[in-house]
Formats: sequence, structure tokens, C-alpha cells
Amino acid sequence: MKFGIEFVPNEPVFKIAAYAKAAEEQGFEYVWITDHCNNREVYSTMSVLALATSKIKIGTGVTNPYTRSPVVTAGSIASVNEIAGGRAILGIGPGDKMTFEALGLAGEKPLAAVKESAEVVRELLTGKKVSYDGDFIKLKNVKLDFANPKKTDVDMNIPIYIGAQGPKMLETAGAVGDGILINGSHPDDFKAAAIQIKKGADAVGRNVKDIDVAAYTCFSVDEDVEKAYAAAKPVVAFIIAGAADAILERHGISQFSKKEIADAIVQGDFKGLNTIITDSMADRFAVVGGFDECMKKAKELEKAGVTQLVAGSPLGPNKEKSIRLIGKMISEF
Ligand code: F42
Repeated sequence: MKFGIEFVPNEPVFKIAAYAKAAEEQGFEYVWITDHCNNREVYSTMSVLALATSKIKIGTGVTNPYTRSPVVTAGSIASVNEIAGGRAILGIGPGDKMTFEALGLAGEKPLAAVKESAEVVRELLTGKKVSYDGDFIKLKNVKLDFANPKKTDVDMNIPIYIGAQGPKMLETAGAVGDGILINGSHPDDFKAAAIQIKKGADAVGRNVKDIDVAAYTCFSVDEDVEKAYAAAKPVVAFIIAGAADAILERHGISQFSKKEIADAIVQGDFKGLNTIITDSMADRFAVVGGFDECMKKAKELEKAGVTQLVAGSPLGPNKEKSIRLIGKMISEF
């Protein structure tokens, strides 16, 4: 299993670059940067990371087809790829519905939007003139001049990963993604996802073994197990409050608990959340605990079909320490 790490650019970019450099030194193969319009901008953050590192692959984790035109996305990721000497990856998903409401965006036809974006970006990265008549994207003779392989030293064959949760989006990802970033931390989520991914892959004659299935986890490790759980619980609360009913059902969380958690978030009662979110809830929605427990959970995810474990927020009560602990995990895995 490969290891990746996620950073939310809600801290100064140079600080994130230092974390990314530390992660690279610890053996992580991928760093993923989230894309939310209230945070620092994803491609400029990735560019700084590209200059601060030399081996680690750098991906958007994940952008969407609504806040940026897929043509702009193709140009942005190609630029980062040039800066990073061919280490860029495009992660794209349907985006965050709540943000879209605030921005006055409809976020329509998410399945077509994601599928067509992947197809169009791939075509544009060949440097060829692209015309496309889709349900979501319409293009006439659009071309990325600098992606022409004859004019660039770097390979513009950038892998495209799809951020997916819902059954239909997972199926779409199985059909078009080089990889899939699934917000999940429990083997049951990946056993269920595997069925959908295979459906999508089979429909277009692909082999699922060619798809990198990434667990985009809530990860919290520390030698002090209690502190590890305390750090994970606020993140777990947000995950439960935003989870689809089918996912809550899978993990035995009632609508009553979901409402109680959502109310505590709205009231900013983060102390209360530490009691409402039980350790067993955290175990369902996070890879959390001491070194040995997290190692055991990572192995279970691998058995469930995960081929990349992306350690996501919060990482632990102390980020630097957690990066070192996960590095130890990578070397002993
Ligand atoms: N979102 C962000 O905004 N920023 C991030 O940095 C980010 C990172 C991220 C990483 C991994 C990951 O898995 C998700 C991440 N997300 C991030 C969230 C992501 O953008 C999505 O919000 C999240 O994955 C949920 O999407 P989903 O896969 O569940 O798909 C949604 C759209 C959905 O409802 N899907 C359903 C399904 O079954 O898959 C149904 C979709 C459907 O049928 N739609 C119809 C259609 O035609 O497309 C239309 C239905 C209608 O009524 O319009």
C-alpha cells in the first residue's frame, strides 16, 4: 500500500511546504491539497510545494468543475506539472454542495460534470485542439499551447483521480479515474465502494487493478491514545453531520445522533462534541489511536482493497510528531 498525506491550506503556505518536505523525507509518495474557496488557493499552494520538494507527487485533493472551468483547470494543473517536473496529479470531484449554495452555484449534473471534466482535461493535456459536445461541457477548438509534448520537457500525461462517495459517482470514477479518492476510514466503506467501482470499470472494459483506490481518511495518531481520540473527534463530528444517510446507516449512527452532533457544531460546543462523539463512532470514521492501533487499521484497509492510504486532518494533536509516526509506519508496513 502507498501512503499519501492531505493538507488543508488554512495555514500559511510556507508552513504547509515545510510539512510536505517532512512528509517526503518520511517516505510519503503523495501530498494532496484540498480546494475550498475560503482557504488559500490550491494551485499557488501546490506550486510552492513543488519548489520545496523533489520526489513527492502533488495533487489537488480535490477541485471541482463548477468554481473553475475545466479548461482553466487543465491549464492550472499543467502549469503546476511543469513547475514540479512532472509530479502533478489532478484530483477532481463534484464539490461541496453547501459552499455552492453560498456562492449561488447550482452544481448541476455532477456525474456528467465530473466524467466530462476528466475526459476534456485528458484531451487538452495532449496539446491537441479539442472540440467537445457534452451534457455539461461544450468546447470548440480549444487548445493548450504549452501542453504540446514537442514544446515541453515534462510528461503531461497527468493522472486524474476522482473524489467520490455516492454509489453513482464511485461507478463513474471506476469508468474514468486513474485513481479514486474516497472520504472513508473504515473497511466496510471500501468493501461497499469496490462493488460500485467494479461496475463502472466493467462497463468500459477496464481492469479495477489499474485503479488506485485511496482511502482519504481522518487520521489521528499519538503515543497518548486519549489525545489522539480528542484530536480526531471534532473532525469526526463534521464528517457525521455531513454524511449521507446510507453511510450513517452502514455505521449504526441514528438520525437522532446526527442531529445532536449537528446542533453542537452550530452552537460551537466543541467540548460537548467530545462527549457526544464516542470512541466507537471515531473508530468508524477515523483511523485513530496509538501507533500499533493505527498500523492495525491501515492493514485492515489494505485487506479491504485500499491501495493508497491518505492520512488526512487532523493527523494528530501534534502534526510534526504525527508525520514522523506515520513515517515509522511506512517504513515498517
Ligand atoms: N470537496 C471540496 O469542495 N473540496 C475538497 O477539497 C474536497 C476533497 C475531497 C476529497 C476526497 C473526497 O472523497 C471528497 C472530497 N470533497 C471535497 C467532497 C466532494 O467534492 C463531494 O462533495 C463528495 O465526495 C460527495 O460527492 P458524491 O460522490 O456523494 O456525489 C454527489 C454529487 C452525489 O449526490 N452523488 C450521488 C451518487 O450516487 O453518487 C448521486 C448523483 C446523481 O445521480 N446526480 C444526478 C446527475 O445527473 O448527476 C443529478 C441529481 C440531481 O438531482 O441533480
